[in-house]
Amino acid sequence: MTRRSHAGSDGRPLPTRQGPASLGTDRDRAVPGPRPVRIAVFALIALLVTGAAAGLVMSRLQGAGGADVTAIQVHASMGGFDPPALTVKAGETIRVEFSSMDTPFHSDGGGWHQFAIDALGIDWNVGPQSSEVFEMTAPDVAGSYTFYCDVCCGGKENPSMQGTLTVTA
Ligand SMILES: [Cu+2]
Repeated sequence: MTRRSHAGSDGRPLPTRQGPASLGTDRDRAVPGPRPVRIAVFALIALLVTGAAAGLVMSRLQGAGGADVTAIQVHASMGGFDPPALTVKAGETIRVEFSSMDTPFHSDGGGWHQFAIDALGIDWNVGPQSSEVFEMTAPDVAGSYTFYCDVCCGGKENPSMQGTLTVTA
């Protein structure tokens, strides 16, 4: 404000004043106005970068494919169960992420797999190339149970589509 009126009043050295003076007034005016805006923009960028970094770390922690790290991973394919044996403590409740690794183009079962234990009333089914987290509570007594898949490659008679759940005391 004062600069502008000055420039207007003594406008004698026009060539030297106009260039730098107008630049100066621009910068002077920029100080009270845009500075908070600039800080806000900087803060916003910092926040976004921090958020993106945190998101990246979180997704890394979750593992590839977004697998549930708190669940026991059981994969089923035409080749069988991986792993083919599970061990749980009697009375323990476990979470199992059961995944089918096969595509829907399998003529036998269409990529679906099953995890069934008749004696425990367990009958889990997953579609092609998908997974689901199931929960089971082991029986209170130690023992050994066969789990099987009956929706593909010969059904439960196929020895590769079977596994063993061991319940320890
Ligand atoms: Cu199967």
